[in-house]
Amino acid sequence: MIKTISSQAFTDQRPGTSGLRKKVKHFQQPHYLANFAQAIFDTIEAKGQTLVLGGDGRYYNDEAIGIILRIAAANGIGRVLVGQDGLLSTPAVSCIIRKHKAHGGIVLSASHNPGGPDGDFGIKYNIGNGGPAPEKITEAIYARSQQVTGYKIVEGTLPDLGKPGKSTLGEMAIEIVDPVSDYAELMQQLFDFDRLKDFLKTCNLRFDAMHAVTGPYARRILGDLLGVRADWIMNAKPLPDFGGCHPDPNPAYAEELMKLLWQDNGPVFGAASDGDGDRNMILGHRLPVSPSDSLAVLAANAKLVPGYREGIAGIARSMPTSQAADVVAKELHVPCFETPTGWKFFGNLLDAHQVTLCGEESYGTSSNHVREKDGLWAVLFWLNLLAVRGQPVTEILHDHWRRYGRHYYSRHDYEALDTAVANRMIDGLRGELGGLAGKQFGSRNIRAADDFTYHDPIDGSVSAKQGIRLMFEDGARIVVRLSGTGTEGATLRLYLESYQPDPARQAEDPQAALGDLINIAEHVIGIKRQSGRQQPDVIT
Ligand code: VG1
Ligand code: CO
Repeated sequence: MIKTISSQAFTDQRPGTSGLRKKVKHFQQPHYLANFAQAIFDTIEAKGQTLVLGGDGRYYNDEAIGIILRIAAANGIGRVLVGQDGLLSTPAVSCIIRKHKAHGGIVLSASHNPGGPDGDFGIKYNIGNGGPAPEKITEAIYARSQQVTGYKIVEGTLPDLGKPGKSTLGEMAIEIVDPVSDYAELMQQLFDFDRLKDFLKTCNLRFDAMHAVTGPYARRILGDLLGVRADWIMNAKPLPDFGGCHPDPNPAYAEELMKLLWQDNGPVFGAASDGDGDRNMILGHRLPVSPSDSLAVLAANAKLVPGYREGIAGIARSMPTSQAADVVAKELHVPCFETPTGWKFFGNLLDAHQVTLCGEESYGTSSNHVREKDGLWAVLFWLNLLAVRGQPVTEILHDHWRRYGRHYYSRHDYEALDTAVANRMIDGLRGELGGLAGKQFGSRNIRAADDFTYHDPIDGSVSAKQGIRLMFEDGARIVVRLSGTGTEGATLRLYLESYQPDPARQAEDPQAALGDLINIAEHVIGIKRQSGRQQPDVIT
């Protein structure tokens, strides 16, 4: 029954910020996905154990599930829980791993990257705490992938992914499970559904699933359980190519939703989620909430929500995320940790109960209820706050700024740059770091400049070269790093942050408020000068 197929090792299977991501066509090369799956099974020691498997429904999802099931069966995996229709959002995978005490899980997604035959595909391994595998494991999988010259498969009939129920493949048990129910149950434990139901009767809102995996979750939770009108849950059917759109919930890509929220008398609450359902964008009427602010607002108001009534143990944010959360943490007398970009760095802190809430500037927020970022969770959290405070998003945010100060924030992405040019830019800047401290630019003084190194306080592991920071005496920051999720050339991300404690000066447009920092960044780093680009591809 078990067949061994020989292949050649691939040298380019090093996982990035969040798993291995490549063009679909790259994944479709003979043996490419199979080799990587074999490398995972060789590394994780899961014989006889339970794994969770599902994806965001993008093109190649079902085929990939078939390949992985065959290899899992041949490698002695005991049981696999697969989401019906091959669907599982990233937070749902995390929830199911934890609830069913699985050994781990495999998520098939390239998240916010476009899908379809010419789009992107991805695969990520999550460990038993439900979170992304830490670097130690992703590096071991990568090392193994370079030696894999064959893989084992079980032939035989695969189950129909559309039909819930139990079957076997070789000696391995397969269970096709409802993708939503465990997750929905968890949400009901954290939020006040009765109150929400009442509140939502009078709240004009829109949720945009962006043709991606959150659709079925939103339909069940917002629609069936909370009574939100079906036509207010937009683009709720997952499509293999996300309707040709970019499933990235930010003001640049969620155009349709933005238009609605900018109408006179338009909805007072808007939200969107990404390809695999772990990101969230929150909008008030004519006001996008910066993800960094969102984390700070949730932290400041956590006690108003049932799941966090006891208060929070601490907050963690990725290094490029603004320091808005730090201000709240200080006031709450809880620690605030700064980690490298990517959710995998939060797992240790959450497991050690050092933090309750985590967030990234890239529209990612979550808590200790799972070990992934969680889009719909953030939406429900915000709605629960609106219900309890009886104020719209705009007022809550303005109140927050008045009390804690406003952190103007923006990210400028330069996509698909020539890799050599991008590396030269970063290396060049790295070389100049020693001389930058103390330099004056207009009214701003650089206090310190470095390349961020993270020392994990729990397991002592060290992650170097996590992004270059220029820190100014007034608290402003310029951060620059290369993306680890892109699939074309190099993507350079420039992060800008400036603190404004004066309530009279908190109503500026962020690009204007950050204007002088944008100029300093160009002066010091020279992105436009060196890349020949006139402007960023995406501004969020
Ligand atoms: C980006 C974001 C990062 C996020 C990662 C995965 O990584 O910046 O904050 O954790 O995507 O998100 P990078 O290396 O491209 O900057 V998801 O929703 O795409 O899994
Ligand atoms: Co995502």
